[in-house]
Amino acid sequence: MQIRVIGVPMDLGADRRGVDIGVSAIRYAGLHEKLRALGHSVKDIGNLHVPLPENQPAGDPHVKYLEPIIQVAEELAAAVSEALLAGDLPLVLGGDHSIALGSITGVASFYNDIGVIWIDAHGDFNTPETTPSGNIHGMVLAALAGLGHERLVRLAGRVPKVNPQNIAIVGVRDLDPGERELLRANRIHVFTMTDIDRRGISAIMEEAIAVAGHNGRRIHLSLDLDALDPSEAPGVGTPVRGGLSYREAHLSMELLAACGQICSIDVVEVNPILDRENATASLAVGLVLSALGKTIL
Ligand code: Z70
Ligand code: MN
Ligand code: MN
Ligand code: MN
Repeated sequence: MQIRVIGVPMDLGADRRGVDIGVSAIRYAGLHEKLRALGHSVKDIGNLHVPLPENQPAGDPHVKYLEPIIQVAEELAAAVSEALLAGDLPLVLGGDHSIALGSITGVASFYNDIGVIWIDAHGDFNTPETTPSGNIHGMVLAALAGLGHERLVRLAGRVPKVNPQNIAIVGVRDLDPGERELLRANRIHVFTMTDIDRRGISAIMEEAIAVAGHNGRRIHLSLDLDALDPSEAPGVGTPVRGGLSYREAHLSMELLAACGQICSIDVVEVNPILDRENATASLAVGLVLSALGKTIL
């Protein structure tokens, strides 16, 4: 397969600084040579231009940096749909999770009906009314499902980008009160850490794949490294105890690879400033390899 790497050093969607350099940390962890060793060809288009928060007013405190985030999302959507048109698999490196707005918009403009598997400690299902922070990385999945700020929801015209019933969120253990209500009211398939503890990651991922990939539809994987336990992934902006183990995360990726329906991937929220010897970026690379076909035997 030809993988097209797209870097998005986005640092406007979250409060904690440092995820912009996650893009470089993932490259330095050997992404390209390891993908090539696995038999893929790799083309890296480099990084999109992302404005600095130092040069931007945050604007509305309920949706901070809305304008520059939309501007980058439009550019990223075009880059992603261009990759798909060329027959490549877009691998989008973040940056904070607000970049999924652009990547999934790009995928949705290429495939009519997509599924999304969102692996995250958080729901990212706030709206400007429910957000406790005003950070867009915590609102992006709701916006893609058609809820929230008009400008986010209407990006590129098509509303919603993803049918809410085609979304599976996996690894959740930290929801805000209003966000929780929205997830329930919209009957989003949320697989919490409790579900994983009780039923095992294998059964949960099979169900998540069935939700997102029903009828053979293509699945976009959005992987927030904070889904992993902080003992494995210390280098993330918002660590939350009680996350996926190393093996649970790898098995999840292996099951996604085996389903054969993954069309595009985001890897987000790696924060090298908070990391130990690039452990989180290295883990991210290992997980991408598993999602793209690496097996033990
Ligand atoms: C919180 C908010 C969040 C990622 C943190 C946190 C959201 N729910 N998302 N880290 N990836 O501010 O909306
Ligand atoms: Mn207010
Ligand atoms: Mn997230
Ligand atoms: Mn998260």
